[in-house]
Amino acid sequence: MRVVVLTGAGISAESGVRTFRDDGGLWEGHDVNAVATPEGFARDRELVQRFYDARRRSLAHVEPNPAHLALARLEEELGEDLLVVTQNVDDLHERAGSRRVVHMHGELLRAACEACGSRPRWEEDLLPSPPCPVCGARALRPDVVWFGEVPYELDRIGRAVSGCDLFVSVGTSGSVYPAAGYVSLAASSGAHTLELNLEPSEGSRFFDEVRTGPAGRLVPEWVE
Ligand code: BJW
Repeated sequence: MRVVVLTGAGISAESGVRTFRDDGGLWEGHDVNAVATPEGFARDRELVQRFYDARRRSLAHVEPNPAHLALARLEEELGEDLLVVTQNVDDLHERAGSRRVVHMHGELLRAACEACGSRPRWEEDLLPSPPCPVCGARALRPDVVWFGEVPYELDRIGRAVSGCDLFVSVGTSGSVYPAAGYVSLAASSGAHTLELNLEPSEGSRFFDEVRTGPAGRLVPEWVE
Protein backbone atom coordinates (compact mmCIF):
# COMPACT_ATOMS: atom_id res chain seq x y z
CA MET A 1 0.00 0.00 0.00
CA ARG A 2 1.49 3.35 -1.05
CA VAL A 3 0.82 6.11 1.46
CA VAL A 4 1.34 9.87 1.28
CA VAL A 5 1.06 11.89 4.49
CA LEU A 6 0.75 15.67 4.10
CA THR A 7 1.59 17.52 7.30
CA GLY A 8 1.01 21.11 8.36
CA ALA A 9 1.65 23.34 11.35
CA GLY A 10 -0.86 21.41 13.50
CA ILE A 11 1.43 18.36 13.74
CA SER A 12 4.09 20.46 15.46
CA ALA A 13 1.67 22.42 17.67
CA GLU A 14 1.96 20.00 20.61
CA SER A 15 5.76 20.35 20.38
CA GLY A 16 5.31 24.05 21.11
CA VAL A 17 5.75 25.38 17.56
CA ARG A 18 3.10 27.99 16.86
CA THR A 19 0.69 27.44 13.96
CA PHE A 20 0.01 30.26 11.48
CA ARG A 21 -3.70 30.93 11.49
CA ASP A 22 -5.01 29.62 14.84
CA ASP A 23 -5.74 32.01 17.73
CA GLY A 24 -2.42 33.27 19.09
CA GLY A 25 -0.72 31.88 15.96
CA LEU A 26 2.46 33.05 14.32
CA TRP A 27 0.79 35.58 12.06
CA GLU A 28 -0.81 37.40 15.01
CA GLY A 29 1.13 40.60 15.37
CA HIS A 30 2.89 39.98 12.04
CA ASP A 31 1.63 41.30 8.74
CA VAL A 32 1.80 38.24 6.46
CA ASN A 33 2.60 40.46 3.48
CA ALA A 34 5.51 41.99 5.38
CA VAL A 35 7.19 38.74 6.43
CA ALA A 36 6.07 36.00 4.02
CA THR A 37 6.22 37.54 0.55
CA PRO A 38 9.16 38.42 -1.72
CA GLU A 39 7.82 41.99 -1.82
CA GLY A 40 7.94 42.23 1.98
CA PHE A 41 11.54 40.99 1.92
CA ALA A 42 12.54 43.50 -0.74
CA ARG A 43 10.96 46.28 1.34
CA ASP A 44 12.56 45.42 4.68
CA ARG A 45 15.20 42.66 4.61
CA GLU A 46 16.18 43.22 8.21
CA LEU A 47 12.67 42.75 9.61
CA VAL A 48 12.20 39.50 7.69
CA GLN A 49 15.65 38.12 8.60
CA ARG A 50 14.93 38.91 12.27
CA PHE A 51 11.57 37.07 12.09
CA TYR A 52 13.18 33.92 10.64
CA ASP A 53 16.33 34.13 12.81
CA ALA A 54 14.06 34.05 15.89
CA ARG A 55 12.13 31.05 14.56
CA ARG A 56 15.37 29.20 13.66
CA ARG A 57 16.70 29.80 17.18
CA SER A 58 13.42 28.58 18.73
CA LEU A 59 13.96 25.12 17.18
CA ALA A 60 16.54 24.46 19.89
CA HIS A 61 13.75 24.48 22.47
CA VAL A 62 11.28 22.04 20.86
CA GLU A 63 11.19 18.27 20.45
CA PRO A 64 9.26 15.87 18.20
CA ASN A 65 5.94 14.72 19.71
CA PRO A 66 4.13 11.35 19.49
CA ALA A 67 2.70 12.25 16.06
CA HIS A 68 6.15 12.76 14.48
CA LEU A 69 7.42 9.60 16.19
CA ALA A 70 4.49 7.53 14.93
CA LEU A 71 5.19 8.59 11.32
CA ALA A 72 8.83 7.59 11.74
CA ARG A 73 7.71 4.14 12.97
CA LEU A 74 5.39 3.87 9.98
CA GLU A 75 8.34 4.51 7.66
CA GLU A 76 10.24 1.63 9.30
CA GLU A 77 7.31 -0.59 8.33
CA LEU A 78 6.48 0.77 4.86
CA GLY A 79 9.91 1.95 3.67
CA GLU A 80 9.67 3.49 0.19
CA ASP A 81 5.89 3.08 0.17
CA LEU A 82 5.59 6.04 2.55
CA LEU A 83 6.31 9.65 1.64
CA VAL A 84 5.85 12.48 4.13
CA VAL A 85 5.20 15.79 2.40
CA THR A 86 5.47 18.56 4.93
CA GLN A 87 4.59 22.22 4.60
CA ASN A 88 6.52 22.82 7.80
CA VAL A 89 9.91 24.47 7.87
CA ASP A 90 10.92 22.89 11.20
CA ASP A 91 13.06 19.72 11.39
CA LEU A 92 10.88 17.69 13.76
CA HIS A 93 10.10 14.88 11.28
CA GLU A 94 13.82 14.29 10.73
CA ARG A 95 14.59 14.47 14.44
CA ALA A 96 11.86 11.86 15.04
CA GLY A 97 13.65 9.56 12.57
CA SER A 98 11.76 10.07 9.29
CA ARG A 99 14.03 10.01 6.22
CA ARG A 100 11.57 10.18 3.33
CA VAL A 101 10.44 13.77 3.90
CA VAL A 102 9.84 16.50 1.32
CA HIS A 103 9.84 20.07 2.67
CA MET A 104 7.70 21.73 0.04
CA HIS A 105 7.87 25.16 1.76
CA GLY A 106 11.59 24.97 2.54
CA GLU A 107 13.54 24.60 5.77
CA LEU A 108 14.55 26.97 8.56
CA LEU A 109 17.88 25.12 8.81
CA ARG A 110 18.89 26.06 5.26
CA ALA A 111 19.68 29.37 3.65
CA ALA A 112 19.15 30.16 -0.03
CA CYS A 113 21.72 32.23 -1.90
CA GLU A 114 20.13 34.77 -4.24
CA ALA A 115 23.45 35.06 -6.13
CA CYS A 116 24.42 31.44 -6.87
CA GLY A 117 21.21 29.52 -6.09
CA SER A 118 22.85 27.17 -3.56
CA ARG A 119 20.91 26.04 -0.47
CA PRO A 120 23.52 25.48 2.26
CA ARG A 121 22.67 24.04 5.69
CA TRP A 122 22.36 27.02 8.01
CA GLU A 123 22.09 27.00 11.80
CA GLU A 124 23.19 30.56 12.62
CA ASP A 125 21.46 33.92 12.31
CA LEU A 126 21.27 35.49 8.85
CA LEU A 127 21.76 38.94 10.36
CA PRO A 128 24.04 40.72 9.81
CA SER A 129 24.35 39.37 6.26
CA PRO A 130 27.06 36.64 6.39
CA PRO A 131 28.77 35.54 3.13
CA CYS A 132 27.45 32.55 1.19
CA PRO A 133 29.76 29.56 1.93
CA VAL A 134 29.61 28.59 -1.76
CA CYS A 135 30.14 31.88 -3.67
CA GLY A 136 30.96 34.45 -0.99
CA ALA A 137 28.17 36.88 -1.93
CA ARG A 138 26.32 38.52 0.94
CA ALA A 139 23.02 37.48 -0.57
CA LEU A 140 21.63 34.81 1.75
CA ARG A 141 17.91 34.66 2.57
CA PRO A 142 15.84 32.14 4.52
CA ASP A 143 15.22 29.00 2.45
CA VAL A 144 11.46 29.28 2.80
CA VAL A 145 8.77 29.49 0.14
CA TRP A 146 6.79 32.70 0.35
CA PHE A 147 3.44 33.52 -1.25
CA GLY A 148 3.85 33.88 -4.99
CA GLU A 149 6.94 31.61 -5.07
CA VAL A 150 6.91 28.07 -6.42
CA PRO A 151 7.12 25.32 -3.76
CA TYR A 152 9.87 22.69 -3.94
CA GLU A 153 9.73 19.26 -5.58
CA LEU A 154 6.26 19.65 -7.07
CA ASP A 155 6.88 16.96 -9.73
CA ARG A 156 7.94 14.37 -7.15
CA ILE A 157 5.00 15.26 -4.91
CA GLY A 158 2.53 15.17 -7.79
CA ARG A 159 3.70 11.70 -8.85
CA ALA A 160 3.51 10.36 -5.29
CA VAL A 161 0.06 11.82 -4.62
CA SER A 162 -1.47 10.66 -7.88
CA GLY A 163 0.06 7.18 -7.40
CA CYS A 164 -0.90 6.57 -3.76
CA ASP A 165 -3.58 4.28 -2.34
CA LEU A 166 -4.05 6.27 0.86
CA PHE A 167 -3.66 10.04 1.34
CA VAL A 168 -3.60 11.35 4.91
CA SER A 169 -3.58 15.03 5.84
CA VAL A 170 -2.45 15.95 9.36
CA GLY A 171 -2.89 19.35 11.01
CA THR A 172 -3.20 21.64 8.04
CA SER A 173 -5.86 24.29 7.44
CA GLY A 174 -6.18 23.38 3.77
CA SER A 175 -6.07 27.05 2.86
CA VAL A 176 -2.76 27.28 1.00
CA TYR A 177 -2.28 25.98 -2.54
CA PRO A 178 -0.96 23.87 -4.14
CA ALA A 179 -0.91 21.70 -0.96
CA ALA A 180 -4.64 22.23 -0.40
CA GLY A 181 -5.37 20.68 -3.79
CA TYR A 182 -3.57 17.37 -3.17
CA VAL A 183 -6.59 15.72 -1.54
CA SER A 184 -8.57 16.18 -4.78
CA LEU A 185 -5.67 14.91 -6.88
CA ALA A 186 -5.38 11.79 -4.68
CA ALA A 187 -9.14 11.19 -4.73
CA SER A 188 -9.35 11.58 -8.50
CA SER A 189 -6.68 8.88 -8.82
CA GLY A 190 -8.74 6.50 -6.64
CA ALA A 191 -6.98 6.87 -3.27
CA HIS A 192 -8.82 6.75 0.04
CA THR A 193 -8.44 10.14 1.77
CA LEU A 194 -8.29 10.76 5.53
CA GLU A 195 -8.01 14.01 7.44
CA LEU A 196 -6.64 14.17 11.00
CA ASN A 197 -7.12 17.62 12.53
CA LEU A 198 -7.99 19.26 15.81
CA GLU A 199 -11.18 20.48 14.15
CA PRO A 200 -12.68 20.17 10.66
CA SER A 201 -10.64 22.32 8.24
CA GLU A 202 -11.53 24.40 5.20
CA GLY A 203 -10.83 21.33 3.09
CA SER A 204 -12.67 18.71 5.19
CA ARG A 205 -15.47 18.27 2.66
CA PHE A 206 -13.00 16.83 0.15
CA PHE A 207 -11.98 13.90 2.40
CA ASP A 208 -13.61 10.45 2.54
CA GLU A 209 -13.03 10.35 6.29
CA VAL A 210 -12.35 13.01 8.93
CA ARG A 211 -11.12 12.31 12.46
CA THR A 212 -10.91 15.21 14.91
CA GLY A 213 -8.58 15.54 17.91
CA PRO A 214 -4.96 16.38 18.68
CA ALA A 215 -2.38 14.96 16.27
CA GLY A 216 -0.36 13.61 19.22
CA ARG A 217 -3.21 11.17 19.89
CA LEU A 218 -4.78 10.68 16.44
CA VAL A 219 -1.62 9.90 14.47
CA PRO A 220 -0.35 7.12 16.81
CA GLU A 221 -3.90 5.68 16.93
CA TRP A 222 -4.05 5.63 13.12
CA VAL A 223 -0.54 4.17 12.73
CA GLU A 224 -0.87 1.36 15.37
C1 BJW B 1 -3.97 20.81 14.93
C2 BJW B 1 -3.45 20.95 16.20
C3 BJW B 1 -3.16 19.77 16.86
C4 BJW B 1 -3.76 22.90 15.49
N1 BJW B 1 -3.40 18.60 16.26
N2 BJW B 1 -4.21 19.65 14.35
C5 BJW B 1 -5.22 28.63 -6.03
C6 BJW B 1 -6.30 29.29 -5.49
C7 BJW B 1 -6.11 30.42 -4.72
C8 BJW B 1 -4.84 30.91 -4.44
C9 BJW B 1 -3.77 30.25 -4.97
C10 BJW B 1 -3.96 29.12 -5.75
N3 BJW B 1 -2.74 28.69 -6.11
C11 BJW B 1 -1.80 29.46 -5.58
C12 BJW B 1 -2.37 30.44 -4.88
C13 BJW B 1 -1.64 31.53 -4.15
C14 BJW B 1 -1.07 31.10 -2.81
C15 BJW B 1 -2.21 30.65 -1.91
O1 BJW B 1 -2.46 29.48 -1.70
N4 BJW B 1 -2.89 31.60 -1.31
C16 BJW B 1 -3.96 31.28 -0.38
C17 BJW B 1 -3.84 32.18 0.83
C18 BJW B 1 -5.28 31.33 -1.09
N5 BJW B 1 -0.07 30.06 -2.94
C19 BJW B 1 1.21 30.32 -3.21
O2 BJW B 1 1.59 31.47 -3.42
C20 BJW B 1 2.18 29.16 -3.30
N6 BJW B 1 2.88 29.21 -4.53
C21 BJW B 1 2.30 28.94 -5.67
O3 BJW B 1 1.13 28.61 -5.75
O4 BJW B 1 3.15 29.05 -6.74
C22 BJW B 1 2.58 29.00 -8.06
C23 BJW B 1 2.64 27.63 -8.66
C24 BJW B 1 2.21 26.51 -7.99
C25 BJW B 1 2.24 25.27 -8.60
C26 BJW B 1 2.72 25.17 -9.88
C27 BJW B 1 3.18 26.30 -10.56
C28 BJW B 1 3.13 27.52 -9.95
C29 BJW B 1 3.24 29.28 -2.21
C30 BJW B 1 2.69 29.11 -0.84
C31 BJW B 1 3.78 29.36 0.21
C32 BJW B 1 3.24 29.28 1.63
N7 BJW B 1 4.24 29.74 2.53
C33 BJW B 1 3.98 29.69 3.97
C34 BJW B 1 5.14 30.39 4.71
C35 BJW B 1 6.38 29.49 4.67
C36 BJW B 1 7.50 30.03 5.46
C37 BJW B 1 7.19 30.21 6.91
O5 BJW B 1 7.00 29.22 7.63
O6 BJW B 1 7.14 31.38 7.36
O7 BJW B 1 3.84 28.34 4.42
S1 BJW B 1 2.41 30.43 4.43
C38 BJW B 1 2.06 29.28 5.72
O8 BJW B 1 0.85 28.56 5.38
C39 BJW B 1 3.21 28.26 5.71
C40 BJW B 1 2.47 26.97 5.88
O9 BJW B 1 3.26 25.88 5.43
C41 BJW B 1 1.19 27.20 5.10
C42 BJW B 1 0.05 26.29 5.51
O10 BJW B 1 -0.32 26.51 6.84
P1 BJW B 1 -0.80 25.29 7.71
O11 BJW B 1 0.32 24.36 7.93
O12 BJW B 1 -2.03 24.74 7.16
O13 BJW B 1 -1.04 26.02 9.13
P2 BJW B 1 -2.33 26.82 9.67
O14 BJW B 1 -1.90 27.63 10.82
O15 BJW B 1 -3.05 27.50 8.57
O16 BJW B 1 -3.31 25.66 10.18
C43 BJW B 1 -3.00 24.86 11.29
C44 BJW B 1 -3.97 23.69 11.30
O17 BJW B 1 -3.58 22.80 12.33
C45 BJW B 1 -5.43 24.08 11.61
O18 BJW B 1 -6.29 23.40 10.70
C46 BJW B 1 -5.66 23.59 13.04
O19 BJW B 1 -6.99 23.13 13.26
C47 BJW B 1 -4.69 22.43 13.10
N8 BJW B 1 -4.18 22.14 14.44
N9 BJW B 1 -3.35 22.33 16.48
C48 BJW B 1 -3.94 18.61 14.99
N10 BJW B 1 -2.66 19.80 18.12
